[in-house]
Amino acid sequence: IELQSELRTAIENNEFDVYYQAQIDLEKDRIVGFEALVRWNHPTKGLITPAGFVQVAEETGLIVPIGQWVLLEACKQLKQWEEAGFTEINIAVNLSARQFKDADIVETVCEVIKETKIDPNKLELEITESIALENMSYSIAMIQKLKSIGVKFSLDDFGTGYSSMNYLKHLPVNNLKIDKSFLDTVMEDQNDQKIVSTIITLAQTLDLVVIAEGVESNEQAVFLKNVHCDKAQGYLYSKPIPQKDAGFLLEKLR
Ligand code: G
Ligand code: G
Ligand code: MN
Ligand code: NA
Repeated sequence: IELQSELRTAIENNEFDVYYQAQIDLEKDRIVGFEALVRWNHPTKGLITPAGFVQVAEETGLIVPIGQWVLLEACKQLKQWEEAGFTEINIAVNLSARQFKDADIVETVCEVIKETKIDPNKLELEITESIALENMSYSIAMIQKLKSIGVKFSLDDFGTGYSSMNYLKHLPVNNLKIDKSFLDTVMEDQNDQKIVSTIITLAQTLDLVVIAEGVESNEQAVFLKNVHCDKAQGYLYSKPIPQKDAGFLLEKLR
C-alpha cells in the first residue's frame, strides 16, 4: 500500500526514467535499435528496476499512465536520434497486459506518433506470449489495428509460455524475441542449440524477424550468426543505459 501511494506521487513528481538497451543486426554488426526499459528514481531508495514495481503498477492500473509516459518519452528520443542522423534506429516499447487490453491504446499510440512526428515504422510494440494468448481474437484484431497505422509488433519472451507454432501462424506480429532462458544454456546444451535454430528457421519461414535476448558471450553471438538469427540484444553489446549514454554509444559508432 505504501508502494502504491509512492507510485502515485512518482508519476506526479516525474521520478521515472527510460533506459535503453541496444539491439544489434548480426549480419551488419551494427546497432539498429534500442529497447526502452523503465526505471524508477526513488527519492530515498535510489534506482528501482521494473521487478520492484511493475507488478503493483499493473495491479493498480498505474501501469497505464506510466506506460504512456514511457511511450511518449521513447518516441521523443527516437525523433531526436533520427534528427541527429541516426536514421536506421528503431525503438521498442513494452506494453503491459493492462495497456494492451485497453482499447484506448490505439488512440494513445496515434496521438504520440502525431505529437512526436516519428515514422511509425520505427516503433515496435512488445507484448509477451502470455498477453497475446489470453484472448487470441482480441489480440489479432488489436495488432492489426495498430499495424494499420504503421507500427510493428514483437512477441516478447518467446519460449516461456506455450510457444506453439500454430498460434504464431495466426498472430500478425513482425518480430519474435527468443527468451534469454534459452541463451543461458545454449552453449552447454546441444538440444537447446537445436531448439533455438529450429525456432529461428520456423519463425523466418513465417516471415518473422528473430531477435535473441540475453546474449552475454562472443560464443553465443557466433552461434547465433551461424544459425542466421537476425538480431541480438544483451550484455555482450550493452546493458540498459541512460538516454545520454545511448546517445554516446551511437556517436562512437557513427
Ligand atoms: O529493465 P529490466 O531489464 O529489469 O526489465 C524487467 C522487465 O520489466 C522486463 O520483462 C520488461 O519487459 C519489463 N519492462 C521494462 N520496462 C517496461 C515498461 O515500460 N512497461 C512494461 N509494461 N514493462 C516494462
Ligand atoms: O522485456 P524483457 O523481459 O525482455 O526485458 C529485458 C530484461 O532482460 C531486462 O530486465 C534486462 O535488464 C535484462 N537483460 C537484458 N540483457 C540481458 C543479458 O544479457 N543478461 C541478463 N542476465 N539480463 C539481461
Ligand atoms: Mn521486452
Ligand atoms: Na524478454
